[in-house]
Amino acid sequence: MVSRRDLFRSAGAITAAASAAAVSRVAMAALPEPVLQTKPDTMAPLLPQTGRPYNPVVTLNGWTLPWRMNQGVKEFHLVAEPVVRELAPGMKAHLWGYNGQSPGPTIEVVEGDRVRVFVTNKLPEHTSIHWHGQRLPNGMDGVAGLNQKSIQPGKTFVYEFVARRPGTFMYHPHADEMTQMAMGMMGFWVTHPKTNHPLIEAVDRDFCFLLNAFDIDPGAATPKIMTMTNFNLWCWNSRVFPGIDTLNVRKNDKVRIRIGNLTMTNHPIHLHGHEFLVTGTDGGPTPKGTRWYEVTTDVAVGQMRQIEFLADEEGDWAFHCHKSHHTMNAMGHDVPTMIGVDHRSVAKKITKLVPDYMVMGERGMADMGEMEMPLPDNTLPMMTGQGPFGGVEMGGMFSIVKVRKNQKAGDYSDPGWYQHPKGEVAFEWSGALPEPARFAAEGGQSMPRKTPAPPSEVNVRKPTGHSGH
Ligand SMILES: [Cu+2]
Repeated sequence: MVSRRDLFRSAGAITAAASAAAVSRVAMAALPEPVLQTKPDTMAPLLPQTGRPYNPVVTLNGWTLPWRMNQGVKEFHLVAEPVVRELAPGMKAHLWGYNGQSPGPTIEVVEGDRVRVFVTNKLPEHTSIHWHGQRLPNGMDGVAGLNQKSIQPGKTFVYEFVARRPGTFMYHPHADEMTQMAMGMMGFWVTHPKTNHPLIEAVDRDFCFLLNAFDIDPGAATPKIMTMTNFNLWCWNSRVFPGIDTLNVRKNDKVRIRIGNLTMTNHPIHLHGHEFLVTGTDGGPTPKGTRWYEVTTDVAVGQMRQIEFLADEEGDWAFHCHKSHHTMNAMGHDVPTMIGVDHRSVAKKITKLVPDYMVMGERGMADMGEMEMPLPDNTLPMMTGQGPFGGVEMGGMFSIVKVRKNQKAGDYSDPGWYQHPKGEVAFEWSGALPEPARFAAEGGQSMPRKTPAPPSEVNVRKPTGHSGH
């Protein structure tokens, strides 16, 4: 007898759509009821109550899909549908996703599990799902037209295979991908090892998220699907800073972070304050002899990377993509460089014609952090976020790993800002500033000349045309 408790259990605030009645034989033969999520918050890990045990992951600003066991098969139900996703407080995007959110819920199974996924299509066009990285029968691989018929609107398809190898995977459509992935259709998949694995260590915290990107004009809500490279919202799990939750851990926790890239470009992901090992890729756990410590790992398009480190330094450590344009929100693009251009008088004249005109970036772009210019509705400032010392001037792919001595095991709540020990914060020098000696004594050269050079003269002639090239 399968009870409702076996169907859907969650440690978080997941809305279970199941009825309270015990499930009859008739219902067992039917589809598992889809579970929907309406919030963009990071949900507590979903502890497995049925099937083989494992240590669950935490999906950043996401959640794990509950399942039911049906005669030894783990059954999930994904619903492809239009969703409204808050990218950060102040901006909601009209995306496509699964079960109420983009990305869809994380699917967690154990190596050797037989998995059955029902996929219902509530989109206005056909779709399919490809199980990125999995070993499976060819007809379950999800490429519409090649491996299966596409799933028409209103129809439900069934995928079934054994999760053969442990690791970090993704799922996404393989039908009109350009549209459907640009609209946010994707999800994470983790297959846990069934026994102690020589290359997979037990960790205290196991986070996962997808890198994704959208091109949404300021004031609009729907992504432009034809965009190839010039995206303006660089997301982790369809969230941008300051909408991305922090990764909160206890000092000396072993931490694993799994990252998958479904954008159109690579992202060098950088962690402050600690060194990590890349312990896994799309192909599974990396052999130990291939691992080395680093603080940035590039995640190329379509790739997955699994990083691990010992969180043994207390503090609030920045964790972000190292492409600086990817830590900016929409307004940071297509703005001419104005550094060094003093155009106060010009600006005054333009203001007479265009009342809300603001010159961007004449002293650098930091002025934009304060953003005095009024923004269109449903638009995020290009860089924002208030830290304990002022504006953080970030957007996009940026978050913080918070390491605390007194964070409890299993507690993922935000401990607030780090209280720095006395004397451990960079401070302003208030003494005298000596002149740099070599400027005066050595002619401004780091490798000084032996004899003084004769004065040189440069003749500049303004080019008059290009006909001589
Ligand atoms: Cu990036």
